[in-house]
Amino acid sequence: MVAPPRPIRQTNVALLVLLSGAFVTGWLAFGLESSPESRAVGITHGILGLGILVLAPWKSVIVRRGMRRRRRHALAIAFSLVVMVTLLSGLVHATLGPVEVAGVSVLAVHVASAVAAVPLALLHVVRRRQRLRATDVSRRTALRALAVGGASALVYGAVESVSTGAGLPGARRRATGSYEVGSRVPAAMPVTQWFTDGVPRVDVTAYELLVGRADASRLRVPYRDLLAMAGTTRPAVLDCTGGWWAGQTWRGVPLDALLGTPEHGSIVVRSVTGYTRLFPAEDASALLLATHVGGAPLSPGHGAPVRLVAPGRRGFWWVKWVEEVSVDPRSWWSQPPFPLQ
Ligand code: HEM
Ligand code: HEM
Ligand SMILES: Nc1nc2c(c(=O)[nH]1)N[C@H]1C(S)=C(S)[C@@H](COP(=O)(O)O)O[C@H]1N2
Ligand SMILES: [Mo]
Repeated sequence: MVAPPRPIRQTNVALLVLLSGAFVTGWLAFGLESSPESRAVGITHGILGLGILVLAPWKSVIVRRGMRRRRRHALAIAFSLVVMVTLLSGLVHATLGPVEVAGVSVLAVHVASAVAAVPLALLHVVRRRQRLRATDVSRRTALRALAVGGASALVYGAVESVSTGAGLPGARRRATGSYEVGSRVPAAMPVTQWFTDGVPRVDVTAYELLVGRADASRLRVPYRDLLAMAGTTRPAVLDCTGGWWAGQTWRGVPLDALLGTPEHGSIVVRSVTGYTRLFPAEDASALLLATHVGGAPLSPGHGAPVRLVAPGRRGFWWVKWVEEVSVDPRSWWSQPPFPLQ
């Protein structure tokens, strides 16, 4: 087979780098709480994603050539559409705000289409291998890559300037890309589950928290005893990967009051629905098992009778309807980075 000309190879390889980079930084942005690092990750993500748009004029030449030369295009066209949906939904979220399309957040559309793009990208690339040659690695190539990076950064800057200049909601998003919804008004804060969980009804009169200490002792603490211990008040921001955040004042029991500060392993927090997260043992005093938000008991949607408040962590760590807190021999990093439930 004759190798395609160099500009074609280089454009396609650049697209591969941009796509993979955007995919990885997207998940990183999903995991990080607001910080200078998360801002840098978010900006890098935007620049990589917009780089695909920058290369579109060059890619369109390749597409026309491919359409002439090849016979079956259905997958390549599906791939193009999915990438366009990913780009458009990312841009809409970053500029117009937490828009919903038929009850689904535009950010959820963004992530879903990015995930759907993976198998299509693999099929596309495997059938159209681009083998780099020695002549592809040159000063000229490096300069071209720099030019693409610079142009992408300019496009990113332009989007941000237009956002700010036109007073679009995007100018008010947090470093994580999330928008403020319902701060200090718990009833106005969205009720969200990570993936497949649903809101259970927990009978408070029969409820007992299972506490497993480092010395292997286990106790059951009824709700009224937790209420009696719930004297610690903390402000904390809940930032959901669905694209919204809210600051509330939470009241409850710090985990070290129940568990001490374990010296080894981790702390497992599990809900009545089985939703589970492991935390570093040294976080015991920072984690709060909340009974109240904004001065009132938690609603069922927000985690009644007790839910975890994990300051400095994204929403998916804030386990609702907690049934058990225990010291665990596993290390916290042995779990998948995101819940699977
Ligand atoms: C290859 C796939 C992807 C592409 C091409 C892409 C592209 C983009 C683009 C162009 C933006 C708008 C950037 C801006 O103007 O500020 C964006 C925003 C965003 N993307 Fe992606 N993305 C991809 C995958 C993902 C994945 C897998 C996730 C999460 C799991 C993700 C999460 C986000 C978030 C949270 C934002 C909002 C960031 C902000 O507002 O600053 N993306 N993406
Ligand atoms: C944003 C990502 C991409 C999109 C939307 C896209 C889309 C397309 C489309 C619609 C075609 C023409 C139809 C066809 O060949 O069946 C095409 C051709 C082609 N694509 Fe992509 N592509 C992307 C990335 C890549 C990557 C990462 C590679 C390889 C590393 C690649 C390699 C090729 C090659 C070699 C052709 C030309 C085939 C020929 O001339 O026979 N593409 N692409
Ligand atoms: N048991 C359980 N807890 C959970 C979840 C879940 O699906 N199951 N979702 C988490 C996610 S992704 C977020 S953003 C917050 C949302 O809390 P809220 O519904 O009180 O706003 O709960 C977290 N706690
Ligand atoms: Mo979330």
